Amino acid sequence: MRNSLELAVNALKHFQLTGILRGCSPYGNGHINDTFCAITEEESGVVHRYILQALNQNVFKQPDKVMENIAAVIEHLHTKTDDPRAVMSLVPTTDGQVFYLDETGVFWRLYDFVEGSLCLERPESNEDFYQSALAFGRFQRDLSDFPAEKLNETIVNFHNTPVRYQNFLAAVKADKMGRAKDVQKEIDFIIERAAFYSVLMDANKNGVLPLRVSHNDTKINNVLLDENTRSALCVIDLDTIMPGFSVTDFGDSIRFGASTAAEDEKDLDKVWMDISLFETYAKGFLDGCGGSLPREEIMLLPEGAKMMTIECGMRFLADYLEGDTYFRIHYPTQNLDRCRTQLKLVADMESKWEQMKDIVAKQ
Ligand code: ADP
Ligand code: GN1
Ligand code: MG
Repeated sequence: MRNSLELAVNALKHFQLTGILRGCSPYGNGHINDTFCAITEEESGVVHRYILQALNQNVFKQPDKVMENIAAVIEHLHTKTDDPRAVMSLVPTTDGQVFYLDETGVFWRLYDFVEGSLCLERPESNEDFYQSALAFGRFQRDLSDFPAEKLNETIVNFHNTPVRYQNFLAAVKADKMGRAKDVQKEIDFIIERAAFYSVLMDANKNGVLPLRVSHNDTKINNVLLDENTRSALCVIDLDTIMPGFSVTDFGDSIRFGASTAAEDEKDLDKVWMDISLFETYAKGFLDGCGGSLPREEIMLLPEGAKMMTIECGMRFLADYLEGDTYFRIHYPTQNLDRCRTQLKLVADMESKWEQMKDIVAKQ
């Protein structure tokens, strides 16, 4: 946690809370922001919960632009549903802003806690995964009439894999921590696949893969399910909403949710891509999109899955080589472990490539 509880409690004083603050504690498993859950109580005894977050300014260099994107997207999404739990709601500051900048330079924002919801690190059934796919597909559908050019590109080249690859090569060359000698196998694996990295950017240049409003961080833990019905409720973690590709939104979900193990599993024998989860997600995502994706775009879904997985692998390894300055770690080799699971998943996808292609062809 980069920002203390004391700073969080101070920040809360500057938002329009309902009731008296009763508690605030660290919350969730995100790799990037600092998240807290705050509880208030009205005189009548009614309790409210909130999600308070300090934006990671190492990652988001222009937090005000991030908040501009989020506020605009949330406003748009609220016009598509009457259900207050289906879209996050920002709580304004006492002077009506969408964020509070504290004396130490930290940007804070506050959301209503979506009550009665479930946030999963892994799908517990194919149906859970189907529901998360539906949520991200609907998100794509509901933003299809949002003017993408209005969005700020808050992290430039976020899912531009050729650029990520160049950054990775630079990290290998610099070898700041002297760690490269111990991870040569992983470095070679990434270099051997260099020809693949421009596939999606090329498809975009050739007019096959249009830029759309995309979420860009579609892990299952960025969706809330209804606690009772376990049906799709709400997409969260809107920081990386930018113009991007449908297939990378699809792919990031596969990389994380269709894996049979945790992102940092050490025993690689436990890690592979579950093809039935791949099929389930493809169906849910396309059901959610509501027929809006052309066939030639759908046919690139497997490339999206492999691209997001290898890209994440190189990002984790680059961060390990650079001394773990980007992704939050809980033990020294966690980013290396994370990288290894991604590379194992890529190898497994390659062995299942024809099946993946057949599955999307029949959707
Ligand atoms: P990070 O970018 O660090 O992943 P998230 O925005 O995903 O941060 O939030 C971290 C966790 O907080 C989520 O995984 C989820 O459990 C919880 N969370 C976030 N927003 C809400 C919300 N509005 N209601 C309920 N839980 C939430
Ligand atoms: C980060 O914020 P979080 O934990 O949902 C990262 C994603 C990575 C992911 C790997 C802004 O997501 O790009 O895919 O970790 N977010 C950012 O788990 O870099
Ligand atoms: Mg998250």
